[in-house]
Amino acid sequence: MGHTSLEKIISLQRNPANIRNLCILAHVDHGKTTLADCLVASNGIISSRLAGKLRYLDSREDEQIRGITMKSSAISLHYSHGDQEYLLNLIDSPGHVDFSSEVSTAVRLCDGAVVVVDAVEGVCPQTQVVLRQAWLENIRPVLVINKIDRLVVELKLTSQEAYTHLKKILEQVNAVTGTLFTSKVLEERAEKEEEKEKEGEKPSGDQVYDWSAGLEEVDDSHLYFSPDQGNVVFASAIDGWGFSIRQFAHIYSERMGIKKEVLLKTLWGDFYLNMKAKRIMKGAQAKGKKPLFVQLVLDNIWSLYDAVVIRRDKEKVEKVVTSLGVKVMARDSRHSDPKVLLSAICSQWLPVSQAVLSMVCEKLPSPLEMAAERVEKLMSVGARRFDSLPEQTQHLKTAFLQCSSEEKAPVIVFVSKMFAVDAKALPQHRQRPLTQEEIAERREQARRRHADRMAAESHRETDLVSLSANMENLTLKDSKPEEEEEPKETFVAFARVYSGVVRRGQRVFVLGPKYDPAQGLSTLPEGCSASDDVSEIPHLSCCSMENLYLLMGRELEELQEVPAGNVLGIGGLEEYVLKSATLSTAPACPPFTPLNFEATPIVRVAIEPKHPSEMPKLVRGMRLLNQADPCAEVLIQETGEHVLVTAGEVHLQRCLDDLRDRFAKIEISASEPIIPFRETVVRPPKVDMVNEELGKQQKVAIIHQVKEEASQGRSSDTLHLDSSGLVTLTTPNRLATVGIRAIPLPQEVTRLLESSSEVIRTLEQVNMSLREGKSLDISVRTLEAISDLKAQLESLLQGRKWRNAVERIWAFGPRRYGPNILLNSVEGYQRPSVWQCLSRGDKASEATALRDFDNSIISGFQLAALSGPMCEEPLMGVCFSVERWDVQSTAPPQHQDSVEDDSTDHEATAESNMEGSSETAPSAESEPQRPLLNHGLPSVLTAAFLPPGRVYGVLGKREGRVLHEEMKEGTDMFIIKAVLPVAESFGFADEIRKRTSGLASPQLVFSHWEVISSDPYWVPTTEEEYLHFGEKADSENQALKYMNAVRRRKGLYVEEKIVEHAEKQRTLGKNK
Ligand SMILES: Nc1nc2c(ncn2[C@@H]2O[C@H](COP(=O)(O)OP(=O)(O)OP(=O)(O)O)[C@@H](O)[C@H]2O)c(=O)[nH]1
Ligand SMILES: [Mg+2]
Repeated sequence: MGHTSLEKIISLQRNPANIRNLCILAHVDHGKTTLADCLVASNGIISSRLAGKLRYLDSREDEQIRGITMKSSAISLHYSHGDQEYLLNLIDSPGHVDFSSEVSTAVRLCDGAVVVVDAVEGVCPQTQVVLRQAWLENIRPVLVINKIDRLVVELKLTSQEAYTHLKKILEQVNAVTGTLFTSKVLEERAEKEEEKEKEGEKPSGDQVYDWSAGLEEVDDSHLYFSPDQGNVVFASAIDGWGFSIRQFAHIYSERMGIKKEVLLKTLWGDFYLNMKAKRIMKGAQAKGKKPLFVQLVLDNIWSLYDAVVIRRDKEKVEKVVTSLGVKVMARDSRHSDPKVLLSAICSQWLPVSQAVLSMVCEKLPSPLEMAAERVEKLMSVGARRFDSLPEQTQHLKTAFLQCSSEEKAPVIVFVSKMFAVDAKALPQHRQRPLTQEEIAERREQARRRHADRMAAESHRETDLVSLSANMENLTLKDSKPEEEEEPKETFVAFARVYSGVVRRGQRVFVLGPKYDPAQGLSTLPEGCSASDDVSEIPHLSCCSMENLYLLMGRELEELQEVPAGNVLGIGGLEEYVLKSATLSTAPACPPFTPLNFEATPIVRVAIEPKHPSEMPKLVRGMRLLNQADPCAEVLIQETGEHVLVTAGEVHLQRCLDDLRDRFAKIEISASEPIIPFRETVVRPPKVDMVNEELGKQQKVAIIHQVKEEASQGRSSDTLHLDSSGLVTLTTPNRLATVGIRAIPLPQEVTRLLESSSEVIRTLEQVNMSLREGKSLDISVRTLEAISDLKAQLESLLQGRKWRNAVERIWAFGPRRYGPNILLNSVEGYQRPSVWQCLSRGDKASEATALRDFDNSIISGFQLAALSGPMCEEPLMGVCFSVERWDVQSTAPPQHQDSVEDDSTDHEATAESNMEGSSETAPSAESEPQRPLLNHGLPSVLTAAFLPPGRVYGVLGKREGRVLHEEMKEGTDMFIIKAVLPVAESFGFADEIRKRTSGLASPQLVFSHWEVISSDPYWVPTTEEEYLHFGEKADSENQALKYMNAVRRRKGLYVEEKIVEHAEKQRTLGKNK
């Protein structure tokens, strides 16, 4: 470690008022790690010459090579501000979209954030995302506008232009914050009113901010970034300088004799200096004067850059150096790279670490100032409302707010991720230099041993020199045995103590995400501790915290205890914690709400070892990888493939590297990315493929064809398809008949169902417990959400066809919460509504009984929705309406015992019915559907510094389309927003980079699903189509291509046309 000793940090850890837990957030490449370097250098951990070049917190090899951060990492810094000493637990986070889950894990442990924005690029998509994440976690942000040097050197703006540009960036950032704020105020106000209405009482008054007033009355000025508020720093991390208005106010109040307070208010804004009157006046813009900020601040920086970097004027540089009173070493001023001299001057004149750290200490909250609102948010378990939690649990809220390190304070710790470290790098296995006392002690021991031996052997005299040489030999030998450790990965938990003192070896409860404190409290004896047996309580286990570490970037330091309010590493939890967990000594503690992940893992590959015998190693490696990455998912498919799901290509690459080099240590091969599809049904087209309207005769033609198919393929006595699209199927034993129709759901409904999957899942849980006769205390907010969903569905499902449909919903699927609906249209069957939890109790008593096999129909639907008929991908946006359901109850004896049998029969029925309805539906006349593949489209953002023609070329080739393009004002940068199919997105980033010589860099995130416009089952049927496409229609059919690729991968039967007369075709080609 550098200048700050471990003891110092340990002593600072005890004073939570002076602790700041903060993370650095930004869009990719805006300079987070470079800024972190400057802050780390201020503690002497790295040399200030290397600050910005070393990127100390990017400790992985691939991070250094690719130049992007992939893991968030923490470091503890010491800073003296005024007469106080502060401990700063700093977390650097990645900015690349693929790693946004790492941002979530960092944000959860912090109280504040430093948001970095590139002065040239301004607010980028990830900037918005991180601001939102900070907002969702209720942490306070401050702003650093970085890379100001680029405005001088690259864009060659004048100081006045730069001022306007900076103002614009601030406006952009504040616009994002404003949107977040407005939506929150409106939401909370609606909620409050609702609660008041329901309960007829006033809401509890201990909220930090009172949102209940109207939007215009709410004071939101503290939320915005403004230099005069002291929450903005202008910086160039690479050149080592940065300042807030405060520093300049300080300088000029001394030099010009203007009051500091006045300067603080006027240095930013439309003020100018009237030289004659020696006064600061308003209205610089109107009068065409230089604003104060330009005159007193930017001009100085501009002239410094001009002298040092642009004109390299030796004399002027000397003048500046003396006037600033900084010392420059001769080798710096002689250096061939002017940047060296520049950063030597700047880092003394306006050290960025000082500007940023002072702002952090002043503006970011300490752990003691945690908002009650945030605590309630963290502690509210799932659907339950905070005040419905057990009393003891609610008491814990004070423990959070007090952040007390007293003996009797309960220990509450949250682990946000697990990270792998080489066992050799752990401090207990590391050979460390001995302290003076240890050396003295060992010397003393050795001397005694030696003296004893001497005395025993003989009384020969030994001179002191050889004696001490001997002793040094002994000390060396002493430390040898510690090295014998086989290289192994161990996991360290990235965690924060919210209350109490964590001690090494202490035992705590591990609370799983589904743990219910009410259940725990009622089962466990009072006053029981984590050392007792808790095996019978679900989602609760005990563990001991073997080791505690101070996180110091690349290194870990051992600690004996850690008081509340600190970020720490915990060793020895790998058996108990998978990715994140809540640890506590109090069984009343609820598990924290799960982390908000912005990215959905979408890229999946199948992985297998090069040598099949190494399968066990691979399995173990994948398990470790799963634990070490907050976002990667590892699963085994039904086909037995080991599948890895990652957030994007870069993330995939990192996971594969990790697997190969660290976790499995074997050669592996990964399949081509598996592209997810969805299947759906759509209305049949009104026009054919050559844009001719489909007339009567042609329809006859279609029906004719399908009839033919049906008579060939299926036994038509059990399957019947009527002209309206209703499919009726009878089981082979002729006891049951089911009639089902598949109807496409309106797009908005599908979207709504998709976005409300959480609500539907909760609804399903509530229904389940109602069915079991338990009642669940559901929060008002959840009920609200459910009835909201119902109302929205009702408003979207309008028209004759959907009359009363919402009430008749039988189930959602697949997995009971997917975007498909099973509808009960059976005449005379009244089943309990899925919305029964809304009609509190009153109807529950008269609950209508379920018919036999009700569940079988549901599971048949779930199965069918999970794997569609085209290529066994999940369905989406399909409504199955059950219109006929006859079961002969007086079954012959041999069938009566076989409920199991029957139910599987039903499932099969339902399934094949659905298959039937979608596959043969083209024949139907009035309400027919046609199955279509859906596929996902990621949205792409491209920032290019050149006319974006080449970007369009690449996009066009990959079937993408541009949604929006914009030229950033004042720069020559384009921002292009486009979508392209996931299937075409692999290698896109590389291709774009190559074709634009690295100037454009895309960021891909999953956007939405879209129907592929071609029909995989299409064959020419009309005369025009025959003319146009030929009998075989062997021109490219995109949907068919995708479908066959999926079928082939899954080992399903692929029907493909074989070229019959190859030669003839070739001659045809030649003749043309
Ligand atoms: N001109 C200029 N370049 C800078 C400045 N700060 C950082 N850079 C450069 O910007 C690039 C990205 O810097 P990083 O610090 O790695 O960016 P980051 O935000 O940590 O990136 P990710 O962690 O990948 O999101 C590097 O090439 C830096 O040298 C600056 O103040 N001025
Ligand atoms: Mg970085």
